[in-house]
Amino acid sequence: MTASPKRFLAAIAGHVTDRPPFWLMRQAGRYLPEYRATRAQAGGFLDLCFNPDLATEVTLQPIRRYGMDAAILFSDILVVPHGLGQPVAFKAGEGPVLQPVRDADALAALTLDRLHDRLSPVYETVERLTHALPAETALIGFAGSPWTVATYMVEGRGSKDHGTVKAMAYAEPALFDRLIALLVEATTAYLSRQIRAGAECVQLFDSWAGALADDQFRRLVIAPTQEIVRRLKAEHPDTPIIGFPRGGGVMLVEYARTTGIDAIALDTAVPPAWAAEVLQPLMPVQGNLDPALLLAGGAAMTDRIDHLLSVLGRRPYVFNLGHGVTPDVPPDTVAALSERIRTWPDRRPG
Ligand code: 1CP
Repeated sequence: MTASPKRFLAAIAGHVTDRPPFWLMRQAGRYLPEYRATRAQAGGFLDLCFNPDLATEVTLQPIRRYGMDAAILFSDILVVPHGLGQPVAFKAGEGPVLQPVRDADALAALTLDRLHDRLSPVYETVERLTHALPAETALIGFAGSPWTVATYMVEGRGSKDHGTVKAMAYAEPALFDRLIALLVEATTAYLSRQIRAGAECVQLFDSWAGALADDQFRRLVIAPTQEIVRRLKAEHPDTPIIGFPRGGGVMLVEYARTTGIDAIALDTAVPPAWAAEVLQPLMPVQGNLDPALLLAGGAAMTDRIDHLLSVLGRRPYVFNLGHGVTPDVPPDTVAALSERIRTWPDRRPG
């Protein structure tokens, strides 16, 4: 197999590249003044996600500044509940607010019928990005995983303990499994359309995977991911899929072995030496610089970047953070990170 000329795609396909490719979760966002300007122009946050001109623009902003090896479509995981007909709003200073789905009637009101119609501006953005990106930059599409999206649909907002949604999963298993099955359908259809529009890789964000006991992790994280991957691979066998089961801990091994994903994204808590020994023989890994190091900067950040590059860079590896860039990060620190990775070949030990 010849390696893709795009460094990111080559690494995800299992090749060791001249230097590891990099991109950053939440690389487009509030830490960039040009994002804040475009966001103000758009009105509401969902208006930004559903405006192909502006969503294309904010996807490109970090690429222009820093030249990441991959761009990630600008959208949000909560466009899927919106596409299913659940009212979703983003309130300033409060984050997402949804009309909670907690019983059979609320679930029955959701429908796949208008999904593509409601999400068509996102597919249009993907299509435009295929023309607008530099030739060496890969385009990543994404969706939230069913469990993580369900936490917002049931809780009605971001939550720390996920008590309501976990109780519903235990107490009303048939109802909850129907919600997960609907999300498997919607997520597969949504990602398939992103791939048809030109996404070269897709990532499944399971940000709240770490909230689950092992039996529930198998039921709500591993099984739905297996099903999404199986269906996507039947249609798009050559499009790689990255899984990000944040906080999965020792369950990461079973997740990597059994879901069918092509690469695994690591959260901040995963020890790089352990990942190199246990996960990298199975598949390429992506991660996992502590996002807080982007606030610290300096030697604390560059030393840890070099550590990750030397421990994980011998096998197929994509440099990233362990979670997203936060709004308070100075843009210059991201420039220093980018420079440190680009110049790695000059410092790499023998
Ligand atoms: O006011 C604003 O500008 C809104 C801030 C914002 C941004 C920039 C939100 C609201 N979403 C996004 C973009 C976004 N979200 C991207 C774009 C691409 C990129 O990475 O550059 C992506 C991939 C996401 C994914 C996302 N949204 C996740 C999964 C990843 C993660 O961070 O764990 C989650 C959990 C969400 C929900 C969400 N959307 C927005 C907020 C504030 C939240 C989190 C709410 C909470 O704390 O629970």
